[in-house]
Amino acid sequence: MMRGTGLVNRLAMLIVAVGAAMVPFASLHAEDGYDLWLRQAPLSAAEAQAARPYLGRGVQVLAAMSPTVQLAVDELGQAGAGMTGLEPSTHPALVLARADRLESGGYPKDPRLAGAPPGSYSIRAVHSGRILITANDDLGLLYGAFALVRHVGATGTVADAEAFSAPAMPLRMLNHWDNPDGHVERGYAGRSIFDWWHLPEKLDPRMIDYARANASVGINAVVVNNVNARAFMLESRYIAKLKRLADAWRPYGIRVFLSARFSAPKDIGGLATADPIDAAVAAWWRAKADEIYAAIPDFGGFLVKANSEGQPGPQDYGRTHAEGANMLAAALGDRGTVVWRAFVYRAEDDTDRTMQAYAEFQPLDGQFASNVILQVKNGPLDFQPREPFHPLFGALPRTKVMLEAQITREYLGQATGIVYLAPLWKEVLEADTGRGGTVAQIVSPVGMTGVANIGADRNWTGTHFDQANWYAFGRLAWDPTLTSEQIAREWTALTFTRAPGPRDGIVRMMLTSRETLVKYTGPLGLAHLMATGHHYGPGPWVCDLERADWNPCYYHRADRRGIGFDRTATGSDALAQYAPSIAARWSDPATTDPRHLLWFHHLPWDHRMASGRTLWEELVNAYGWGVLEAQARQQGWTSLTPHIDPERHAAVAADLAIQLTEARWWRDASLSFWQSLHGLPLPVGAAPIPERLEAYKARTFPEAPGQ
Ligand code: BDP
Repeated sequence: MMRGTGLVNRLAMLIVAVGAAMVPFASLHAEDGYDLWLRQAPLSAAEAQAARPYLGRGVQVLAAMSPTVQLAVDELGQAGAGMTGLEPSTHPALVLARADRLESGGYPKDPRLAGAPPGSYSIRAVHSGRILITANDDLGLLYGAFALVRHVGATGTVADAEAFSAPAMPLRMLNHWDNPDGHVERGYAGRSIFDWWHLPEKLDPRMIDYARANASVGINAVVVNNVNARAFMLESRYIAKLKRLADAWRPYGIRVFLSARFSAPKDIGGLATADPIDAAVAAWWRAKADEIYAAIPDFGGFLVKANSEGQPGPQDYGRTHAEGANMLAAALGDRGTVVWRAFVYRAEDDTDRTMQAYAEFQPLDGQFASNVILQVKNGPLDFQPREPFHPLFGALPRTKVMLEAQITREYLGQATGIVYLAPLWKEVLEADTGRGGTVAQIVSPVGMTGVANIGADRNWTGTHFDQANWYAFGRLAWDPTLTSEQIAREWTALTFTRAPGPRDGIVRMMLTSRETLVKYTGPLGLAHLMATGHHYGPGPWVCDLERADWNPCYYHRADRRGIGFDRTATGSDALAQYAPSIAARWSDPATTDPRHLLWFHHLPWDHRMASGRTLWEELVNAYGWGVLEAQARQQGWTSLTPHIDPERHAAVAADLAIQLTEARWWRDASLSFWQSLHGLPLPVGAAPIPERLEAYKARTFPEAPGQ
């Protein structure tokens, strides 16, 4: 295959394809990314005139002036000032109305709002050119205001703004893996945004900007601390700090949750045990919950990582996960929720790690209290660039189940380059479990949570394009039927430009980006090939870690003859955890989704693929395309120079340069290692590997971030 610059040029054109004649529609000034998708770029003069009556502080309000309604008015006011740059209209034509107050203004009811879930809103054009935002609750008015501003920002006009929108999922949550000392586990955007040390007296104004950004995409719950939790965050002094945040975020509709360390009664409570059936332990948690609710009446509840990766839990006392979760659920009562994580695997258990969560939790179906939610990662392993959906989805019909996604890119390049994650989440949301629906259908009655990628960096997420992942997470939790492309187009228009050529070019760069990363890090269903600890860069050769299932060699099982993990009946039989229809399809390599081939099958290097290539040739080809696409994306971005403000353009260009270096490194190191096992030559035309395997193995990064 030709691997020259001509090909990269053509790929770049395909990926970006910005019309050569396009000129920027507005003058570009340097931007640092702090304003996210809420930057409210100026409209053209004609657009501004047309939008003026609908944006601005002078809206008609048919609702009691609560702090949340005030925010909705402020949001429209700010958009008016920022986007139109004009004095507010003396004849405002926008009405914000609670459904129960509509008739007092002489406006018709919207029947779609009857019985709609909290936060729903409708935007309607009514008589004399007015636009009416209606909701059953104040938060719906705020969401409706954000939606209208988003529509104008993305399209330049209020035309076609009419919409009825109801959140698909009640819980739309961020999990911060932030430690109280400011370090963020798996964080690549600087230190934590939470300044616990100076709370409660000092509230960083950024806490308000953060809440506003979340509310603008419908996020309504935040777990403020790491699942690997410190017990002292349950002490009274921290409850005072948390109260300050909860008070600040309440008008934005955000409820706070705490990660709770299961051994807290021992760690900070002076008890000799944390056994969940011990009456003193239950009483301690009950008193703790009462103390929290006295300060924070709408406290969301506890998130718990128990008996996993060294965390304490009910099994330390011979009790089940259900007994542990239910004890905490009783302490909260109907005031709140226990979110219990299903990410559990044991050191002493040598069954296929991807099977352990199912084995642990499926038999407990029906045993959890009604205010317990089981939080299940998208795949059965651990946030890899690609995994099949978790077999627990659909297997717990009598349990509340919520989806856990990772927004921070621990295993997907951390904060370099462009990797847009909506396609990954859509893949799992749309997966048919074969047991009563898609993953989206199963989790929608409960919710979705995302491990945040937010830090104290000026642009919040380390790279500008990672803002899109925060945005897309919120949008999908609100409406999982949105396409990755719709979300990318909206975000790009709001964040960079709504000029159609450059906008669509950026959208194409985003849509293919996760697949590019999969190609250069682990194609055809390979997973968990990263280096140890920090998880940065390739480490397929690693095979000497204390626990078998921490080693990449455990997952790829490559040797002289072949590669892949046999999870069929002849191997671990993980397939038996899926619905029979799916297990049957995936048990044969010929009918397995090719993207999961080596996840489920161990195959010889000369296995003939559908393409006619051998497995080895196919792998080389995939890695090669990953590198080419990274190169093409970099070139595509260069062609966008005239359309993007210089500061952000330069930052993204640097990110893409790093990504290309990393793509080459992953490809070269991985191929070099596979070759060391089987000794096969590279297929004709494949780029040579510049260094010896030993050189790749010798690279170490003890200082890599996020550990
Ligand atoms: C793993 C991360 C680790 C987390 C763990 C979890 O490497 O830092 O604590 O997930 O989800 O992927 O608990």
